[in-house]
Amino acid sequence: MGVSRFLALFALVALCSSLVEGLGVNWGTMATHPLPPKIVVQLLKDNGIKKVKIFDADSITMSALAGSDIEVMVAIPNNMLQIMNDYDAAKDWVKRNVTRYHFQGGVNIKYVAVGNEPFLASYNGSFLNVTFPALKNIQNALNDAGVGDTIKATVPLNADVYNSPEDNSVPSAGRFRSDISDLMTDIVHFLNQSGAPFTVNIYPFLSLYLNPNFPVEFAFFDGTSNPVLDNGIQYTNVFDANFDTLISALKAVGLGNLPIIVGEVGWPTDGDRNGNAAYAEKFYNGLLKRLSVNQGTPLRPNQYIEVYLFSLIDEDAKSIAPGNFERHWGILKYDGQPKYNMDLSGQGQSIMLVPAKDVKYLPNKWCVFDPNGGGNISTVGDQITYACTFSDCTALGYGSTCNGLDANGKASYAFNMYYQVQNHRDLSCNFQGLATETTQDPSTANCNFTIQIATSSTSAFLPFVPLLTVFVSVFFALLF
Ligand SMILES: *[C@@H]1O[C@H](CO)[C@@H](O)[C@H](O)[C@H]1NC(C)=O
Ligand SMILES: *[C@@H]1O[C@H](CO)[C@@H](O)[C@H](O)[C@H]1NC(C)=O
Ligand SMILES: *[C@@H]1O[C@H](CO)[C@@H](O)[C@H](O)[C@H]1NC(C)=O
Ligand SMILES: *[C@@H]1O[C@H](CO)[C@@H](O)[C@H](O)[C@H]1NC(C)=O
Ligand SMILES: *[C@@H]1O[C@H](CO)[C@@H](O)[C@H](O)[C@H]1NC(C)=O
Ligand SMILES: CC(=O)N[C@H]1CO[C@H](CO)[C@@H](O)[C@@H]1O
Repeated sequence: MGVSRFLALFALVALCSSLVEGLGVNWGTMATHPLPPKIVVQLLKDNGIKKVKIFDADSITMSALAGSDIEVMVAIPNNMLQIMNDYDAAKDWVKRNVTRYHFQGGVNIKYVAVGNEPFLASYNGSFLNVTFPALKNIQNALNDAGVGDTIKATVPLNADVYNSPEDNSVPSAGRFRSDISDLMTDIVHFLNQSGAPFTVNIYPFLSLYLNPNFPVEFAFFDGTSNPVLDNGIQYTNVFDANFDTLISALKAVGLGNLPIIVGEVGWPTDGDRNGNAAYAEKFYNGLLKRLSVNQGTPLRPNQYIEVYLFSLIDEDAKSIAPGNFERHWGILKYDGQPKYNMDLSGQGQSIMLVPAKDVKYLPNKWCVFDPNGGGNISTVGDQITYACTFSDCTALGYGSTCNGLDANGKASYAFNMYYQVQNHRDLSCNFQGLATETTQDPSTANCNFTIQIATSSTSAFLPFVPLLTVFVSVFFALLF
């Protein structure tokens, strides 16, 4: 092949480099200052993202999606599952949150998520009895409304609904968790009957986080010198191993071919020593490459896998009960700015996502610790605890981006986070004489002192659920 033909071919390939087929993202809104839905929808379009999974069916979000042709998975939150056990309530929900948009609203709804990881062991079985009846009612209501052929109800489940025995932890030994195996069997048979996929959330980061002995390289896709051997198959990463454990669990109940969607997969960038931009970039780079060539997994090779990245944007009001990293899952920062290189075509090019456009910020003012402001220095710890109870200080923890600040810097960071959450409201930068406003950016090379997004609403309300007091005291006892 001549050089010019080669170049022409190269140019053609570059031109065709489009998004990984069918790639989706999770769009969560548990933020003190969520980006306006219109800006988010434009962001999705600018990046060629055609599928989105949301955690409710909020009408402002739905209106922003109308006419975009983006495929949507709407959701029923766990706390509404009980209500959906009543068929009339389910019919009403479908009418108000699905068919309305489907027939008149121009929103391309594809799935209804019934609950979100309702069988997590940490929920102590609270949703065990209500999830399956809700699933059946919602699918039946979709069928009754005449949209059941195109819109399917599914239950996004955490990967802890299946496992393999500890003494033989290979994917082929995968089974549904013993305490819920009958329930899971019923659910998957129902999914098969209705033509719906199984939706599973897979988190290699959590494997690493929860198990200090977990081999780091097994969390990524770059190979390992120590693969898991299973009936002649070599597993070199936990994503494949986890996905195939599910396939084995499905096989064991006679449904080895049930379609599977990965409802969430991703890597956080802060709040833990393994949650950082370098690892996130490495993880997504490996994942997107595989998805782009439809590599599949050893038990389902050469197949397209429908995947929703978790998540689109950081959420500073998420519960940190699972860990400080919870607020840093975004492939974009709170304001829609990229964090690291990411090539959604899966070709590993050194490019970044297209940032959010037309984002309005509060004025360039920060709040910092002022030792000469007349306040009582020995109360600074209490003031920090207060600031961090009502804002996000997770970047200060061990292994996080702002952990390297000195004690004064940490106080400034906490005060600024509170001041930003409060929209620079009067007296929100006082802390009994220990803080002062400044127009000089206190950010350091590693630690970003943010300026929040200007919200359109004038009521500076506080959607913040105060963190568990116990957690806050423990956290800050560690800092000081
Ligand atoms: C469903 O629609 C109703 C009415 O529009 C709305 O109040 C409710 O929040 C929606 N449900 C969810 C889960 O978003
Ligand atoms: C589950 O049980 C544990 C231990 O009894 C308790 O600490 C926790 O708060 C419970 N969680 C929920 C969601 O009820
Ligand atoms: C679920 O149902 C079982 C059997 O009827 C019952 O023993 C259990 O208490 C119920 N669980 C909840 C959380 O309601
Ligand atoms: C400063 O605060 C400490 C701790 O609350 C208190 O014991 C002390 O009396 C205060 N000092 C002044 C000058 O108010
Ligand atoms: C901090 O974040 C903002 C918003 O994303 C960005 O514009 C700025 O460059 C960052 N500053 C530093 C020092 O990283
Ligand atoms: C994998 C599997 O068993 N799929 C079944 C799902 O249900 C349909 C009937 O609705 C069967 O034809 C499939 O074989």
